[in-house]
Amino acid sequence: MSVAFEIHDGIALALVDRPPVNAINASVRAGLLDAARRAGEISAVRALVIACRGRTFMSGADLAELAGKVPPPSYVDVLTALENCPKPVIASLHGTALGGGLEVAMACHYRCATASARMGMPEMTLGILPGAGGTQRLPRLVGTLHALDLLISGTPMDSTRAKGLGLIDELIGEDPIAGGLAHAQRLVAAGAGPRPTRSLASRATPIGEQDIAGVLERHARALKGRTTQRALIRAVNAATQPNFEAGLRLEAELSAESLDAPESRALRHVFFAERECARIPGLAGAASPREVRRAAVVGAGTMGAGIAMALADAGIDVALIERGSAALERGLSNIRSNYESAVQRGRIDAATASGRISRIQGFLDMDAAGEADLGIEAVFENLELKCSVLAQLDRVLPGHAIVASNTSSLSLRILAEATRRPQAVIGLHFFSPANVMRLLEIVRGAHTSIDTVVAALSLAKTLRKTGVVVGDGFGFVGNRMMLDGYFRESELMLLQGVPPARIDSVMESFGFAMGPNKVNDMAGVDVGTRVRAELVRREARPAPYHVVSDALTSLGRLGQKSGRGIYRYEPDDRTALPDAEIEPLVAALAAKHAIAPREVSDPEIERRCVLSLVNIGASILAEGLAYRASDIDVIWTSGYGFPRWRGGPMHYADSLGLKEVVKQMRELADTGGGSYWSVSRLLLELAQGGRTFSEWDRERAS
Ligand code: T1G
Repeated sequence: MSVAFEIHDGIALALVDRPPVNAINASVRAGLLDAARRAGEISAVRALVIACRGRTFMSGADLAELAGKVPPPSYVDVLTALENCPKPVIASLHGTALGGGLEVAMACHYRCATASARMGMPEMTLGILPGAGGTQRLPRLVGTLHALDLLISGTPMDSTRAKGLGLIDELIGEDPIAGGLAHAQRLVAAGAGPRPTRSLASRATPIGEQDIAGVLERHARALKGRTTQRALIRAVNAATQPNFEAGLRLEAELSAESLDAPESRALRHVFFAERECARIPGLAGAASPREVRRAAVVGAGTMGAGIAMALADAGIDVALIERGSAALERGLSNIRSNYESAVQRGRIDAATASGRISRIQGFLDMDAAGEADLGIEAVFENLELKCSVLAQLDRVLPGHAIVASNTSSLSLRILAEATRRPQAVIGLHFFSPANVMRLLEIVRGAHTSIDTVVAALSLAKTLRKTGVVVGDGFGFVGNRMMLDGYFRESELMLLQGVPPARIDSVMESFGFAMGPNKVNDMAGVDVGTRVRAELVRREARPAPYHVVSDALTSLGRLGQKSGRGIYRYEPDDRTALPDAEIEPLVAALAAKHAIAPREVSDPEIERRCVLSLVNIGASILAEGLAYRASDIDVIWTSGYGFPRWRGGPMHYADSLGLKEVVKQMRELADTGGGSYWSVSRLLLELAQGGRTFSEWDRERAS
């Protein structure tokens, strides 16, 4: 049973205990319903407190239960019973009170919270409408505009702000049970009675179109391509009407619709995929990872400096090592200015910034790595150079330390063999900016031990990054799909006469924050050229292979940083402007590679870019270079800008139906991509068997 019922000096306590996050399922609902009934019936009971054991108050509905038909008792029945209880009902919040958990609290008559508690309605991030009265009660407690903003953003707030908004009545110490019981005693002593939220209509006043537009504008970036917000606005508007029941009914209807929508299925897929990717076969028996307290980063360029910041942000001391004092000073001043601008933008306060800066010490001597638990090289992408740096690190690092490479293209096996501890060598492929991007591709080489993989996964968690373990192949997973698929097709279409702006606008309408040509210019066209140069040394690729980008690099058109790439840029302005010189340049390359112009429709652009990802993703799975199709979805949604609300390329393919995907791929066979469009064996197999990538994942997990 997930809810215990106790009585302490006349105060009833409903104690929820369903680890790890007290997610609400039928058993929790039944326990709460029973508690409300008993508290009402037992005369000795003066009030009822709802609190939770473990690290957090209820963190929402059990998402696994929401995937099917939600069994009784319903949320509405349970929350109505709490709200109609003849004795005061108090919710005592701690940890993360989210979604359905906060809705339970809002159906209570009073709310107190620990100072460290955080609370919010994250349903929007899952493409769901709250379904337990949240859209009707929150406006009554904090006002319509604040409620709409909290519901649209889905961002949790701390308890001080919640008290300021009127959502929380009282802040208590850090013990939610004792604090809740004491607060209840105080209320009873003060003669406080039930205070149904549904009757607090005063604060749920109607808001105008302008206010609503203001909220949508504030969250425009997160709302790109989304639709759930439309239904949410309808539900919140209903809360401004006197008929509470009617509002509840509309919410229930819209919430049920949202649960069925592809947008929510995709977002929930990504939620669980991000948690699943930490599960690696063969983990059982692995040693528990040693905590990384001190790290050495070799190379203070853009990546090295960003990695040093990511480590310092997580409380790890960093020795940043460079060969020359000018390069070292440049790296340290970049770090200082990044932190200063974070303070100016209100992301962190000055004290935090100076604490983090002081964690990063610069050195010109590799011996500074002598006490590190982890050594990471982030030097120029060159095999010989990286091998020599790893060999030096290996010589000075303590025996227990992990040796890592930030390579995005080179063979981990070869890099590991440059050291005397190949089993402790692993790829930690950060994405630029390394202190911001959430994805960490963890590259497992042929020699890498499971203990080292476990340590890397634990480090990813410490750095608050999503660590995905991949195999040591050409471009690992993300880059291989980008270079052999998405960007290669984009370049081929340029050579076939499609303007870059059209390709970018189609892919931005598909949901990418930025189209492939703008991304190439932002990342630096030369960076791609350098990485590919190393990659094709490892494994050849048939021409034309990114000939446009390589030509741009040779012409010094490096993208935003040089004012010209595929597009041109005005000084200090990142707006991509068409450049008349590009068309003749690309046409000349097309002639050189005998590529004929071609009429390409927008749907074809989208299909070639997206389905090329799916096809290569399927090959990667068949080759065992990724554990799950859902891992590939995590890589693309958290590292390459694939829209989360489409679930990632593999989930997106499942939503289209793999038979249809194969059919569309076959139709693309004559678009010039040649053998790249021969359908991957695994994809064909699944399509012919009427199966999906997620079924394939489940079968392998069982
Ligand atoms: N349902 C089921 N499982 C959940 C869960 C949930 N809501 N939340 C977490 N888990 C599992 C998770 O999969 C993982 O499992 C373990 O708990 C630890 O999670 C009716 C419709 C609470 C901030 O969106 O944001 O209420 O991998 O690794 O980093 O209107 O989990 O160990 O097997 O993430 O400390 C709204 C979702 C639901 C909150 C903790 N609630 N959860 O973070 O641990 S919709 C949410 C989180 C709803 C109502 C509607 C985070 C967390 P495993 P974790 P964490």
